[in-house]
Amino acid sequence: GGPASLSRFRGALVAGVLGDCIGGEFEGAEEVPMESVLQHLSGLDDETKGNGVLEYSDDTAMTRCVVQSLLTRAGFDEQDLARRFAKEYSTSPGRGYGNGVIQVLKKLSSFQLSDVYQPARDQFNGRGSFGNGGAMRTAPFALTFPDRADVKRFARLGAMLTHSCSLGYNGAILQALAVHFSLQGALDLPLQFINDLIAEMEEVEDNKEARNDARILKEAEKPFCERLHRVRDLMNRSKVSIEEVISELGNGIAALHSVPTAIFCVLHCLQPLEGLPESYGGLERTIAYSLALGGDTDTIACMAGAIAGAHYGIEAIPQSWIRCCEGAEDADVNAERLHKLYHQF
Ligand code: 8NA
Ligand code: MG
Ligand code: MG
Repeated sequence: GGPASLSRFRGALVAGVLGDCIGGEFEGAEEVPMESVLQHLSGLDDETKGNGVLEYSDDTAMTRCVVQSLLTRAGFDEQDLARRFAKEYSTSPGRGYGNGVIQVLKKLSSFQLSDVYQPARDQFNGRGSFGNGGAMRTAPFALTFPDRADVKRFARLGAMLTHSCSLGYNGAILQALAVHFSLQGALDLPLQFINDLIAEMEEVEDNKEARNDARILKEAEKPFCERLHRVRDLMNRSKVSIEEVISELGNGIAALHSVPTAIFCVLHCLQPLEGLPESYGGLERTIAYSLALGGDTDTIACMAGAIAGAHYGIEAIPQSWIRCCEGAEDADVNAERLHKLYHQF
């Protein structure tokens, strides 16, 4: 489809859910042989499976809150979103949330809360979380607001309800921007795509808070820009091993060690890859490759899935995969609603 077509919206929201559900199998694994990934994926074609046997985790649970809030309020409403996060956690606490964020979600259910951003600020001795929990749920902002300044502003505020460290919320901005550009068809020109992301993040990271957080955590002056330069270097190499990707970009639960990684997965899988079935299209390659990196596989596949889904569209997603994943059908229905909202703005 063309820029911002319905197919791209459906692809983005559904493939994000798929990445989470399918990636859950390997979450936290140090090494994941591609053989195990392919076995897991071919199991999804088994007719006896299906009907949501693979459950979604925190990534999708929180993304659904963002979607519902944006749709119900026809825009960003931090009070409403905070309430939805808290309610979702209290209803289903067993979705695999990060250890720290649980404290925030408990405080957000309190009725006396005057500032919904305060619990997040209190995390980690006042430094805030740099986990990827803000980034994993950020795609709906790119699917609601056509204007890039809005995408950045609301991705940041949406993440800050749980992640007040700049290395957390800036990761959410980067992920939202990647979905935003992909939705416009920008992945047709991969080098332009990465250069545009770098240019945007140069601006996003150009402030006192970001520099201060980077200094305290002993990172480069503009940590996300530095990582995106590494992504571009890896893109230009003819052969890259999984080990190199992990050591250059990471596969962990920090936004800095997973958002640029997810972006690399998408870029690397634009062409056929050795070791992957020839029958696989780009979206299948992206999910498979994300899982083979190990580490925070559900979240990296969720983020890579959203970016790739916005590029390839819903037609690229195998029906059998959709049937296996809890929440995938819901995501498809909500994508259509978001598409309408987006074209109203
Ligand atoms: P979070 O805010 O609790 O952050 C995740 C973790 O990162 C924390 O528990 C800390 O260990 C560490 N961390 C974050 N900020 C700081 C800081 N300033 N100083 C020191 N340590 C810090 O939760 P989140 O929502 O960001 O977590 C997201 C991830 O956790 C997702 O991948 C999600 O799926 C989940 N999760 C991951 C794994 C895994 O093995 N990779 C397992 C269970 C859950
Ligand atoms: Mg998860
Ligand atoms: Mg995870």
